[in-house]
Amino acid sequence: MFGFRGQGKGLAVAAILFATCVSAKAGDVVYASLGDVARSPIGWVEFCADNPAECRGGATQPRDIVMSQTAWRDLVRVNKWVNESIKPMTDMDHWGVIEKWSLPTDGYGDCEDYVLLKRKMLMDAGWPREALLITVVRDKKGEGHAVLTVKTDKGEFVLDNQNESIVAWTETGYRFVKRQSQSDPNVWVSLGDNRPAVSTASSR
Ligand SMILES: *[C@@H]1O[C@H](CO)[C@@H](O)[C@H](O)[C@H]1NC(C)=O
Ligand SMILES: CC(=O)N[C@H]1CO[C@H](CO)[C@@H](O)[C@@H]1O
Repeated sequence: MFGFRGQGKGLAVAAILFATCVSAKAGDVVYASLGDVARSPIGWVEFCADNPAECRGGATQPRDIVMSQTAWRDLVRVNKWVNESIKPMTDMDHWGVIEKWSLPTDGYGDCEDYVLLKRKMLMDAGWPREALLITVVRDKKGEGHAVLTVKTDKGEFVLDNQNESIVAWTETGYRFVKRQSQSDPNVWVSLGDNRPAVSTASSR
């Protein structure tokens, strides 16, 4: 950690600009309108280089989950298991960097790592990746955060390491910034920041 002392200021600025879930204050970033292609979050490209299997898959047809009681139970089980099994640790404490996306194979991770593991477990269980969208939001304090959106015929639900319950996206109080496109996991689409809350999470 000593090595970072002298760079404290630069790192703090970088954290504000880049970190998904440890950032201090959100700058007033203006995002493109709903459905526009957005830049992938910092950490995604490196994650894909390290874990190509998690990012595989070119363009496909968007596909939602048919939400049955069984599917809901599976979702609740995966969400609970990951929340309870992974211990929270910032990327700086874990890796010595502001932002690193990784599957929490050593049992530690921060918000996006919970998301990556939930997505992987659901896909391993046969859920279509087109319905499991990594999503970047701002929480009520304006801080960056990552959750997993599950697109279903009953609506869009959010799996979140900050919430025991799985809730509809409209119940989170978050501002939705961007998420993976349903038709291509390596394309990120803006969810818009300035529009009325009701319409923000309904893009591709
Ligand atoms: C967490 O879940 C509760 C329902 O149990 C909901 O009322 C609340 O808004 C949720 N908070 C977030 C941040 O999603
Ligand atoms: C948000 C949430 O459900 N957090 C819980 C995840 O699991 C740990 C360990 O049981 C709990 O302490 C958290 O409250």
